[in-house]
Amino acid sequence: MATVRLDQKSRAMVRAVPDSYTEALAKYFGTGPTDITKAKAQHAAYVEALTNNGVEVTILPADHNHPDCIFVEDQAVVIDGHVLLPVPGHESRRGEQPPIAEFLSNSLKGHQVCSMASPAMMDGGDLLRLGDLFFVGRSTRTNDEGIAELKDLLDHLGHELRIVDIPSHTLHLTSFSSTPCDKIILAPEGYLSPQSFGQLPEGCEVLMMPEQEVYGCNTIGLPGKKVLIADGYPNVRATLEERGFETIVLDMSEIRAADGSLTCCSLFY
Ligand code: CIR
Repeated sequence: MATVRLDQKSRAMVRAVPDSYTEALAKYFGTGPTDITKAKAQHAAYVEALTNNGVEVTILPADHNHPDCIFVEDQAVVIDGHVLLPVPGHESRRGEQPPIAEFLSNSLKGHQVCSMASPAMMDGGDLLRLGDLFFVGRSTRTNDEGIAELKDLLDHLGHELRIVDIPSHTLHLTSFSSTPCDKIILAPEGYLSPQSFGQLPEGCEVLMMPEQEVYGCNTIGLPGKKVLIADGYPNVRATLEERGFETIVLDMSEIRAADGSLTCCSLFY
């Protein structure tokens, strides 16, 4: 999940791969998953990597009626313990939310849970956090009304929000960017320029990767300078290792086939 700071990444929720996963939406990186057994194995390796690196992971059962249910990042936004339940941008995905909402309400007792109301819509995959600065993608899944509701929460928490327009050939902001730590944004050439993020706080930078490594720009940074990365993106890997990160490489082929990236499959809370 891209909305917690590094020091807040101790607990995450994921959701098991449904038997219907081959029906998942796919329009950008992939043409649809084809191998359920492989998808389940890759998902299990993902959970193991999080667990082995200090994250306490809860696995919610699969929802076989919702082929995209593993992409939990889109269904809720958790910021400093506050929960915003967006109206997911694709109608077919709206029924994924209730068990996630229930899980978060039970786990974050005493914290505020608010629900977005139509016509506002937003996918959590359009959010990126760099320290205490937030970016939201305006995309086919996230509209201005959704951004306004998010801004209300961030204003309340005292955090700045900046809007990034998402190119039409990609799904979400996190489809092509991530913050492996609280000071670095990884992004690819050809999608946007470093200036698209505006003037960054001192000590922060945008690291631009070659366009062909767009998928590799989605990473999960963990405490201790560790970072989960997708297999097959040598420039991303070398850049992070040169900066002293320990990389943990995962085969994401069947997740990518449904346009999902590393961050999409977990919700830190
Ligand atoms: C979808 O189109 O909604 C899913 N197949 C992929 C969602 C990926 N989620 C994300 O980027 N946060």
